[in-house]
Amino acid sequence: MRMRFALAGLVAALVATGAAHAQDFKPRIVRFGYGLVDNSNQGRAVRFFAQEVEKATGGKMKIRGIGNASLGSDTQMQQALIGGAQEMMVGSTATLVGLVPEMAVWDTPFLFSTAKEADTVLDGPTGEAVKAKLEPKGMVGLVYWENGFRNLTNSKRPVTKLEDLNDVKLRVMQNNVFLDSFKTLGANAVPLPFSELFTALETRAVDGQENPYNTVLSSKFYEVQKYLTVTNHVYSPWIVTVSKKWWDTLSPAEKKVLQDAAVKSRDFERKDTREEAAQALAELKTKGMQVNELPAAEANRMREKLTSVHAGIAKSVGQETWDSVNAAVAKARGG
Ligand code: TK8
Repeated sequence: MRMRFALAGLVAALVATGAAHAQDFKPRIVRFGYGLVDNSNQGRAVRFFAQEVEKATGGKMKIRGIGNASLGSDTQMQQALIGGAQEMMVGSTATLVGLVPEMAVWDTPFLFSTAKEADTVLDGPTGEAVKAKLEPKGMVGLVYWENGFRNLTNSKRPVTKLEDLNDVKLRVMQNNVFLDSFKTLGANAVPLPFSELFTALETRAVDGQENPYNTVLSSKFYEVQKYLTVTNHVYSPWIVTVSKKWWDTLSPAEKKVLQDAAVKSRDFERKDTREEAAQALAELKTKGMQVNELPAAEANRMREKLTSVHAGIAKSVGQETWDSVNAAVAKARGG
């Protein structure tokens, strides 16, 4: 009898301190889909996340990373999450705009001028507020990862001035901000899912695309793109999401494990991405890409032209989101 009480007391103490027990975790297999190849910053961070979750659950919860868009494009995976056919994914916030219009705010050209600003705003209350809009749509957003500052590549010519874009067929993400931005710059913008991009470049169905250095390298775009122009025209976040249907079946301890591992994976991913980006440009040159910077005057022309898309973004994300994100950026810049 006394023994029983002692045990009960111990259990109560453990529960009170939030310690997790093996019985808090059910054996589960989690399909975690992503669009890039296994050997990419996305793939490495998914594997890091998997290790953290397996460690924390004593191997009960197994994360199966499935890359290469094998489970579908970003938008197809989102539908699978909503329906409960897939548990997790990571992809661009830009591809979520059809579900959560507020996500388009992150696609504002030149919104962030440093990665640090992006971290502060995305991880702060404004980033959280936009992320929270996913839940009523059937997904739970865990954390933002870094995709990174986007740069332009094409197979036609070096882009040294705006007019060089005029007859360039440029793949953009399936989202009106990207479409409007590149139309404004004079390109022939064509929306396409990332999963179809390499083939489209290879067959010259499109002439160019824009993505961070990391992706140009990991997706081997250098094999089919000769010219890279350093534009840093927008900072792109990725977001790690969970099926809400599946999330609702998890115990509090399981949810906590996923949340904690997601935060650790975010820190790992950003560091890894930044380290890779710092080397990637040099590597792309050795792979034969011809790299040029935009002359300052042309970069300014580009920036000025793109301010004309701001009104449209403010309208589609709502004035409140527009204002709060801009205020958060100003604050991040000031501090
Ligand atoms: C990968 C995409 C990619 C994005 C794009 O699934 O589509 O160009 O930059 O990272 O989300």
